[in-house]
Amino acid sequence: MRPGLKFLYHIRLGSVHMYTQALDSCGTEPPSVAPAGEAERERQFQERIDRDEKIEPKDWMPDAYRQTLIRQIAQHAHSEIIGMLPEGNWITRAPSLRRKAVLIAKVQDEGGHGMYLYSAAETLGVSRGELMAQLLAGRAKYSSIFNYPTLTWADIGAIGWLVDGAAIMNQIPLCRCSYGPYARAMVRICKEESFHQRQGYEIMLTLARSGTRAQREMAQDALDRWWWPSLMMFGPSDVESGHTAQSMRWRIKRFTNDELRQKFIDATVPQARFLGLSIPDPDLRWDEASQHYASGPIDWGEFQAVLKGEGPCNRERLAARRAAHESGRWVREAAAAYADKHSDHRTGTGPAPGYAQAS
Ligand code: FAQ
Repeated sequence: MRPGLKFLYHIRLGSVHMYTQALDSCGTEPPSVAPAGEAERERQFQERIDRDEKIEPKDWMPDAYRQTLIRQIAQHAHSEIIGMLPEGNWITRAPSLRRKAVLIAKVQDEGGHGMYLYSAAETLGVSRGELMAQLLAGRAKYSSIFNYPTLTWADIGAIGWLVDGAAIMNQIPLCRCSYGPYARAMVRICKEESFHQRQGYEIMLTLARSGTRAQREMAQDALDRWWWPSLMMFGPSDVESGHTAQSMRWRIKRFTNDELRQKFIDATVPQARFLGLSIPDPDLRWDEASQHYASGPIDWGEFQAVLKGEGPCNRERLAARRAAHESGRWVREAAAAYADKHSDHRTGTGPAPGYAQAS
């Protein structure tokens, strides 16, 4: 085995153990494989889903279910990794040591989320290296929101409040997703996102409620620029969403895109009021009949353009990610060499492991 492959193998085993408790307890035969044909298998699979049983990596699953999960989890993982960039941009310019420490911790958490999610995707039979190659080649999607620039410090507050807020609204139901490894990864991710949202709201509070006039204006300007892209994070409207119906049947998604968007609007409007800021939507009003806020139309043309790579920062984000991947090459190679040496030692054919030998 080539050293690099060996290293990947170690990582995969390590990560698989974290999120696939059922892996070792299953026998060699997938438990849900029925002797009957494909249609019968699918019927039994759907029954398990309807009983709210978790599907585990070694269980039989329809190929389309597997591919849907790989697609969604990979896009989610990429979003976390690319999502480090807009905020990472402000670490050196955070206005105090405390703000800097908090922001570093937050950005590091997002990197960790990406790693859990790549691990969850690996349980479906795709390697992290493969997914990363797709991202770097520009063949993979990640959330549209991360193609917008962070122009002022208030943007860091707006991202935590709105972007992490939208992420939580979308991801809490994913803790009940039918696929076990994804659902379990989401539990910790949601706890951390909740901290992220509070830190963002606290920045907004400081600027908008106890800041100077210029700081209040900066907070309003950030809300003006991030509001509509945050609503787009929930995906196309239900009539345009190609995957929602099937993903709901499989209980990968528990709510539709529009349902989650509405929940987010309902939760966020009062928060904006408390900040003394106005939502940049002239059509926004409380609708007594539905007991929800009614809002104006979303510019889906802008959403589609961002998805096609024409957002303000698409090129910059991919270029930054490619450069980071390249500059991390020596770390991957050193880790692979170390793992290789360690594994030779365990089989009695190499030197004892230790940083002294590795350096
Ligand atoms: N951006 O039929 P649907 C975060 C694509 S994490 C780009 O509705 P689906 C943490 C969609 O993939 C944010 N593409 O699809 C953080 C599909 O493309 P395909 C990410 C989008 O899967 C905070 C096509 O459009 N969260 O923020 C977007 O049923 C702060 C048709 O759409 C997740 O990934 C979009 N906004 O529903 C990090 C959560 N929306 O594959 C750093 C998990 C849709 O056919 C700082 N994902 N598309 O080519 C999901 O819940 C779902 O995948 C949806 C989309 C709801 C995003």
